[in-house]
Formats: sequence, structure tokens, C-alpha cells
Amino acid sequence: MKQIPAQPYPYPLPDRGVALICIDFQRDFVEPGGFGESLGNDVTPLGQTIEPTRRVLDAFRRAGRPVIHTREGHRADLADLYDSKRDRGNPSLKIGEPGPMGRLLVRGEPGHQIVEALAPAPGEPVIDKSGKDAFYGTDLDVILHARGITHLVFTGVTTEVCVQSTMREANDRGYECLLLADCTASYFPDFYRVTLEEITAQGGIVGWVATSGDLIAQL
Ligand code: TIU
Repeated sequence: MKQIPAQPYPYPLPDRGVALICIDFQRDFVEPGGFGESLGNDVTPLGQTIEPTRRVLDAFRRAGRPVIHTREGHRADLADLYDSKRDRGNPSLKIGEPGPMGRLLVRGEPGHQIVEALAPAPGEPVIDKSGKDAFYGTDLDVILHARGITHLVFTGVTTEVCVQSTMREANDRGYECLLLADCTASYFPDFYRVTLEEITAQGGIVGWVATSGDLIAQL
């Protein structure tokens, strides 16, 4: 068992059963013209996570360790879209409406795709989800159990929304969760900072936070 320098104390990294989970690195969140921007956000902070995450992804692949990707989005017929989600905040463009990268947050559209630098490799599961939490309404838990995964290393966007929702749920399901600080970002710098503090407070009540360099050094 290796130890990764982390907050609030070193993260135990076993030789097996550790998966990298890449949350919602989609053009709709990361690039201008997508869902994130339609909600009134400046998307630039999210782009800074791509290069460090690519290095982690490469390290997991080289080490032969499992990688799982998630995407937030809806069926083309929007049958899985709750009215509450569609109408919340009266956005400039609603989910399902045509935008610069196709229909907003709809599966199969250009904006729904994961950015090219972090594109899934053949054999890496991709979890499509309609909510923020990647366990809600998906087979993620079954896939993790089938592969004997007990430890999850989190990267993704945005920190306090889909990453935090999924990490909290994973923690309650008994997974040992590590978030990589330089591989996650928010549209709101304060929310990013406070989410990392929340996760590690109270003795790591949701899990651990480390940097990608410290993890890669041990992979
Ligand atoms: N709006 C926002 O910060 N995030 C989302 O809507 N989805 C994800 O975090 N993936």
C-alpha cells in the first residue's frame, strides 16, 4: 500500500482496485457556446484542468489501471429531462434547444462530447447521466463492483456541482475517494476553494485532496 501526500492526511493507494473517474469534461461545460455559458458563466477556468488531467489519464493507462468517464446529458427526445431542470433560472438557452455546438446537453450532439484531449479510449466505460450525481439513474455502482474497485480518484468539472455530488455519494457507498485539486475547476473560484475545504474538513468527511503530481509519482 503506497501513501500519497494529501489533505487531511496521506491517502492509502492500493496496488489494485483504484479507478480514475473523469467527470463531465464535455465541450458543453468547458468551451464557449455550451450549457455552462448559457447559464451565464465564464468558462475559462475549466480549460486549465485539461492538461494536468491528461497527464493523470496517461499515467493510469500506462499503469493498466481502470478509467471511467461520465457525461451529463439527455436523450434526444428529452424524455429524461425534468421540468425543474429545464426551467431553473430561466437560462438564455434551454436544454434541448439549438446552440453553437448543437442541441444543448443532448446526447450525440457535438457539445455533449468529451473534449478531444481527454477522449475515452476503447474499452473505457462512459456513464451517461441525466443528473449531477453519476450514481443517480446509472449503472456506475454495478460497473465498479464488477471490477472490484474500492478507491476512486476524481477529476472533472465542475467542482461543487457534478464532482462534489458524485464524490459525496461515492463516499456514502463506501469508496475511498481522492480529489485531484489541479484537475477540477469551478466557474466560481470561491466555490472551488470552499468545496476542497469541505471535503477534507472533519478528518476527511468526504475524502482526501491531493495534487496530480503527487499521485503520478506513485503510479
Ligand atoms: N453548472 C455547473 O456548474 N455544472 C453543471 O451543470 N454540471 C456539472 O457540473 N457537470
